[in-house]
Amino acid sequence: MNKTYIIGHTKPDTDSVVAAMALEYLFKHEPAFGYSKVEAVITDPLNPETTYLFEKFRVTAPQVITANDIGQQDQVVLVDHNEESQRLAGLANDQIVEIIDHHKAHLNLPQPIFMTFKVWGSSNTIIYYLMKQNGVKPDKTLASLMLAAILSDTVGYKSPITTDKDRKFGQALAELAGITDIDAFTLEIFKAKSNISSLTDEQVVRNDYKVFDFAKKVFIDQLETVEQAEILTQKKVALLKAMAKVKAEEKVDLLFVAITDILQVNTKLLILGDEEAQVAQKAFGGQVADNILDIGSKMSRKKEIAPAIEKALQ
Ligand SMILES: [Mn+2]
Repeated sequence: MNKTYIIGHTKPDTDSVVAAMALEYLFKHEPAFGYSKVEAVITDPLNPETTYLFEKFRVTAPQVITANDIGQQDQVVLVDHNEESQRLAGLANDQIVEIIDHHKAHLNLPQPIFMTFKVWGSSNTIIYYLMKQNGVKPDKTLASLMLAAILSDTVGYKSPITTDKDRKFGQALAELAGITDIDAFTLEIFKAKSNISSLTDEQVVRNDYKVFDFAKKVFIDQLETVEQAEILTQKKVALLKAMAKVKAEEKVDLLFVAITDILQVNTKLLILGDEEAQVAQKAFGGQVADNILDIGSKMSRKKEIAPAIEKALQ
């Protein structure tokens, strides 16, 4: 029988992994979606935050697959991403039958498909909305994970990408999960997010980066942490060294590492050289001191940091 794989983006975060599992649950509980045999899968192993959450709630991670595991008759539902550069490598275009996402659409598929795009803070907010519409209630464990995914993607509702829907459905999920202290739960997730002890300096620079094609090629890595001060005092020199190496390897014109304190809501940019310093000062104001520029409460790369740098380069 044909199988339908549900899969998030490469290097999956909590939202991506849990969204695939939540969709599997929804499709299994509501036959009207028309998928008879569904399985949530992932492209790469779990990050430290998701690993922590799965241990806490005693959940087994979905299987890691490659494109070779997908049979020719099988079909694929994408969740939490759409563009080709973020998909499982080698995935055939014509096997994609549905996409549920909250990112900018960048698609050119040969066939018509189902699409649900909402500009909400997390893919799990969209999936909870679909569950509500279909009268499907997540069990306690899944509700806990979906809430965690929303809190992770919206940085505890502090990111400017947060919408009323994220807060409202997050609250409904908290009730289903029996989680009353959201602040404590958020802090737990933040601490798991901050745990970079297993990463090398170079892996930190490459942990969560995007390359933008502005007037110049700009690499921006972001580290969301509850230990900003410790990182800047203890790891600054090593990170600057790793940044120089990655800049040469990636052949980018400018490279920034944004270290965001997710409790205080403050971002400090690590500044590698004179060119980065000039662009950053033009983009955000202020003065670079000891390779650091404080850009205040800006914390969204997508909405605040990248657009300011793009404008400064024009
Ligand atoms: Mn997401």
